[in-house]
Amino acid sequence: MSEALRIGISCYPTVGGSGIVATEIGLAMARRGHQVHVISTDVPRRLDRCAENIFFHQVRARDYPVFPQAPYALALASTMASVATYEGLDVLHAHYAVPHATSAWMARQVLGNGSPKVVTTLHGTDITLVGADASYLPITRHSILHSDAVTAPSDFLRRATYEKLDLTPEAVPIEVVPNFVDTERFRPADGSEGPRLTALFGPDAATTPVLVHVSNFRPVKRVDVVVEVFARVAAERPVFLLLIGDGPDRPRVEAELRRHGLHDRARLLGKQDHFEALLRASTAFLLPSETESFGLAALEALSSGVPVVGSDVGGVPEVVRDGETGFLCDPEDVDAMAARARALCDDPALRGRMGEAARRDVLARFDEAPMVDRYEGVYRRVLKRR
Ligand code: GMT
Repeated sequence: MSEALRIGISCYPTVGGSGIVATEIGLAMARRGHQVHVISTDVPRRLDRCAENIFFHQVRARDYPVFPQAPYALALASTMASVATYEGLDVLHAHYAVPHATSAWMARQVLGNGSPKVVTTLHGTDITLVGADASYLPITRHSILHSDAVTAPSDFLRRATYEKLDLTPEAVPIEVVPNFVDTERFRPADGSEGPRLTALFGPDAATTPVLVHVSNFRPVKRVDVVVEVFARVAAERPVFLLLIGDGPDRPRVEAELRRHGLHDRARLLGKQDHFEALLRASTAFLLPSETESFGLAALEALSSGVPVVGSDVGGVPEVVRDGETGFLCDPEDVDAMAARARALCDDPALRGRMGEAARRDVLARFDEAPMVDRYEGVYRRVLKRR
C-alpha cells in the first residue's frame, strides 16, 4: 500500500447529505488504512466510532454575553489548527463551503508553513443559496480560491459555482466527483420487508403502494408538494405515504395532511438511522425539491431499486435518468408529478422495470470504490505540490 495519510474531515453532523457524504468518505479512507480525524460539533449520524483509524474531535463554539452568537467559524478554525498540529494532518477536507472552507483557510493562516493541504467539497446551497448571498460571497469566494483543490458532486454545481461566484476554471479547477452510495446497505427488496410495512400501515400494506420521501424538511425540499402529490394520487386510488426525517417544515406538513383528511394514510417517522428496509419496500420516491445539486436521498432510493419522481432541477438529471430510472417533471407541475407517481402505483410491471434499471445504473455509475479512489487521487495530487 502507498503511504497512509492523516486526513482531517470537517462537516455538519446533521441528517443532511453533506454530512453523510463526508462521513462515508472518512469511513472508506479509514478502511483503506488512512488515519481519519472527524472535526464537527457532534458525532455525525452515520459515523461508526468503533471503526479502526477513526478519531472524533468535537468543536465547542463557546458562547459569551458580548457575542451576538457563538462564533462557530472561529471555534472550528481553532480546533482545525490544534488537530492539524497535534495529529500531523496531511490534508484537511472541508465539506460545505460555508464556513468550513473559510475555517480551513483561517487555520492555515494560523499554522503557516507545514499546514495541511485544504480540499473543499461544495455540496449545494453553500453555493446556490448561502454562498452566493452578498453577506457571505466575498469570504466564500476567497476560501474557494485559496483551497488546494475543489470538488463538486455534479456538473450543475460546478457550473453554478463559476457563475454565481464569478470564478473561472483557470482560477479554480473544480473536479466533479459524484456522490456515491453503499449498494449493499441500500439494496433492492428481497420480499422479507412486508412485515415492516404491515406494522406501520396494517394489513392493507400487502396490496397497497407506498410513496416515500426522505429529507431534512427544509423549505427547499418542498415537502408540502410531496403531500400535494400524495393527495392527488390518493384521490384516484388507495396509496400510503411514508415521510422520513425532520426539520422546520414538519408541523406545516402534518397540518396539510390533516387538512386533506389523509393523516391516517400517512406515517411520519422523524429522524431514523435505519430506514433502508422501508425504503426498498416502497413503490416510488418523491423528490419535488426547488433546487438540488445532486439528490443523495434519490440515489439511495435508486440503489434500493425504487424509481424516483422528482423535479427536473439542478443536478438531479445527472442522477435520475428521466423515463428510465424515474420521471423528472417541471417543479411547478404538481399534476405531472402526481400522474407519474400514479402510473408507478398502477403498473407493477413499469415499477419493476424502472426499479431494475435504477439499480443497474447505480452499480455502473455511483459505486463507492471508484469515487473514493478519486478523492484519494485528489489528496495525493495536492500533496505532491508540497
Ligand atoms: O446544500 C444543502 O442543502 C445541504 C446539503 C446537505 O447537507 O444536505 O445538501 C446538498 O448536498 C447533498 C450532498 O452532496 C446533495 O445530495 C444535495 O442535493 C444538496 N442539497 C441541495 O442542493 C439543496
